[in-house]
Amino acid sequence: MATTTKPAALDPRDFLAIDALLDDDERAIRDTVRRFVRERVVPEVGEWFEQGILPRELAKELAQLGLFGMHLEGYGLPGASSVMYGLTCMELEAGDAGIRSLVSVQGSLAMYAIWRWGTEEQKQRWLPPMHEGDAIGCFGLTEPDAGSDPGAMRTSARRDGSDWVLNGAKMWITNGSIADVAVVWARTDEGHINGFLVERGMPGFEAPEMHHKISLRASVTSELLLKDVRVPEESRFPEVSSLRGPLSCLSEARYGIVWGSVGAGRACFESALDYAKERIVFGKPIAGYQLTQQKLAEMALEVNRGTLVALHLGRKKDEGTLRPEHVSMGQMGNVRGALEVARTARTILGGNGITLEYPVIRHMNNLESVFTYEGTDDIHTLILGQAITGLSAFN
Ligand code: TGC
Ligand code: FAD
Repeated sequence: MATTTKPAALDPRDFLAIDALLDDDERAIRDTVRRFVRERVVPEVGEWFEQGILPRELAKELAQLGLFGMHLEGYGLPGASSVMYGLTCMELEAGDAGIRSLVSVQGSLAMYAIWRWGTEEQKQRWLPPMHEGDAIGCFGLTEPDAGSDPGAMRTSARRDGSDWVLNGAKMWITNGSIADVAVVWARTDEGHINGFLVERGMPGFEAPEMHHKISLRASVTSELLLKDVRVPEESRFPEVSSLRGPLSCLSEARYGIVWGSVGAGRACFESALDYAKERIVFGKPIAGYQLTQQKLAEMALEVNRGTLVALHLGRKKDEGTLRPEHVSMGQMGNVRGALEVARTARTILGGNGITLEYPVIRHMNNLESVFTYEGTDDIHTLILGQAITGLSAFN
């Protein structure tokens, strides 16, 4: 039986006309990053993922677009709005979560930590070259035995004259092996949490790359090994004495994930929609079957809902009313939604859904990392539980 087709009255790629909620500057940065991702990332990222590499020169290209620390002000940084930064994360992750991670860790974790907690000298020394992509940063919080509970960290900082001596190990550190400067969080003899800037090549400091990942393969993930690493007092963040230091940085990076995850989901939805309209099974496009339409409708719902949540949180961040618990709700809901979209998209592609010829399984695998880092889904659930009940389930 022939399928009757009607012209789509609504744009399936912007069903709720969310584009109209953006201003010209926001659309301009979104379109610039989208073009870069389509031209530079999409054609090659499947290969990078397969090989488990991220070309180092990509960092310089992202810097030329002004994306590193784009939402920070002063020190030659662009001072873009939170919504502009969010849209950037969305477009980057529509390419690959590994590219968004590179930008997130550089701008929202390493640069933000220095910008928020560093001394004037530390800011002047590191922020301009990090913005230019001439220096790469990483953020070392997680340890082999302290992930969800960073308060259990064992990395130690012992005062020795005018220096500090660091010992310990960090694990799962994005950008670690390519970083020129590592923000390392450690516990002092007095039990305080302090942040230190550890530079590549310092005696006793190594950053071996971690291999055998089947998620976030187009991203460098490393250990940080510190054996009697001597750093001067000038490399310490003077104002940090508790977990508030590192956790304040996490809020920044989690905000980027709220947007980025929707980008990954959107890419999967668009891939599945294109495929469903062309793939003929039992004599007609699978898009014409009710089961497929239900899948596509639910995917469109998640992508539109996630985009609206991200935009709402972005507007709140720009007006100064965003709270960490809002970000946890955004990350939890949007990452769950994106993972569901990716898994559903994979079914629509049938056997082709498991190959890197299409972006879907790459995003699906990446989203397993996104579901885990910057606080697992469980941790965000418990942060919300605490905010709603006033009772902490952590301790
Ligand atoms: P708790 O007692 O609740 O808090 C300790 C201090 O921190 C303050 N605080 C925050 N400040 C700013 N932003 C936030 N989101 C904050 N959350 C808490 C809090 O007010 C307190 O301040 P003060 O002044 O009283 O000292 O701490 P807790 O030990 O009970 O832990 C709470 C918990 C479990 C929520 C927290 O530890 C947590 O979030 N765990 C998850 C760890 C995590 O997300 N790790 C991420 C590592 S980085 C990463 O994954 C990068 S991936 C990047 C990529 O590649 O894209
Ligand atoms: P665990 O904390 O051991 O958790 C194991 C399981 O227990 C999880 O399911 C968790 O949800 C659950 N759980 C924990 N607490 C509770 C509870 N109270 N109740 C019930 N269940 C609970 N870290 C950095 O510092 N810097 C980085 O740049 C960085 N990049 C990363 C990149 C990748 C690709 C990955 C995978 C991780 C990265 N991480 C980074 C680490 C990441 O933040 C941690 O993996 C994450 O916080 C979880 O810690 P964990 O792996 O030790 O799991």
